[in-house]
Amino acid sequence: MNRSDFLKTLGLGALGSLIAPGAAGAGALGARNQKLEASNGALGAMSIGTWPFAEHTTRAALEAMRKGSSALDAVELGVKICEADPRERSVGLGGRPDRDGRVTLDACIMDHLGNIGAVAACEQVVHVSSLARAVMERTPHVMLVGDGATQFAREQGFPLQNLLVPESEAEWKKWLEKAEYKTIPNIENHDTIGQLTLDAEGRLAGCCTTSGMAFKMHGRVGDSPIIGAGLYVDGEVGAATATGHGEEVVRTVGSFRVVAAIKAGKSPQQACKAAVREIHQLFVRRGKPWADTQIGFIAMDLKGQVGGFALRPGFSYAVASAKGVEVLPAPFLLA
Ligand code: SD4
Repeated sequence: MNRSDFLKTLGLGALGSLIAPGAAGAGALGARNQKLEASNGALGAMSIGTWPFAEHTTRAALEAMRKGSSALDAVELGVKICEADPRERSVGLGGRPDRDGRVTLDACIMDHLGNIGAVAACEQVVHVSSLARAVMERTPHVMLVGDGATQFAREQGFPLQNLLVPESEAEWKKWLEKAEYKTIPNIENHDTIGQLTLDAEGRLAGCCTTSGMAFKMHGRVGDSPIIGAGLYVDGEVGAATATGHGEEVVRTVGSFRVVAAIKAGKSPQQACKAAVREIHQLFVRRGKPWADTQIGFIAMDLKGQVGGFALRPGFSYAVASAKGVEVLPAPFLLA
């Protein structure tokens, strides 16, 4: 019995390409590409990203894919722009510190074949997206944290530097006067870049990178480096990424939830909305207040359909495609 007959006897014929993506090779990609062309017309490569700063990062990713970059290379290139910008005080260099004054970064990356890498609570490395990719490609593991992540960065030749900029330090000192930790929707202690790309070959990729909640406890890890929570990519279905109150996104495996809803037949827009609704229902069931919480998802499917939805007003996301680059306000559940 050959492999395909064997899979058929198990009722797993359609799973063949998932079990051994390498074996399916160019044939599967070619078929996906045809599907993409059929459904996505002239749109071709696309990228979407959380918050208005993704206008630049998605444009850069799209341009790179037009020149032949893979979705994975393009998404990394995109988010790195944000990580390197000290004016973006919630990602990479310049990110707000924890309550001890230390800038600790979280990131993860995932491709269409289910390859994953992540780093959490990582200090002194600007491009934690690239470090996450290095974990994915150069280690037998999927996540490194804290000192181990920094040590790996050093070994891999990543430059190490102080990530605390004077503006963030001044805010932290001001915060110390009261030292009161609370989440506030849409103020800038809530900005992560989650970006998704779809290349002309029909390959999806995603990356999520952040300094996390400002003034968090030292060692706190949010949703952003956790595959399934802050990011999920299913190369046969679609991809999603999250921003906002990480504890709630981890609790509900948010991004996986969105992709599962797309797999079940919802559009990316409907899927993001369904996930936000379910998270809100859980707040209600647990009797927890949600007034100070914001959660937002964006998603994209293989047809290049996109969506975004948030718990509260104020969330927006950028979409870059052959139609141009636009920043769209996300619809929301609760005013
Ligand atoms: C976290 N989800 O660390 C991140 C923060 C965030 O927009 O997304 N801000 O919880």
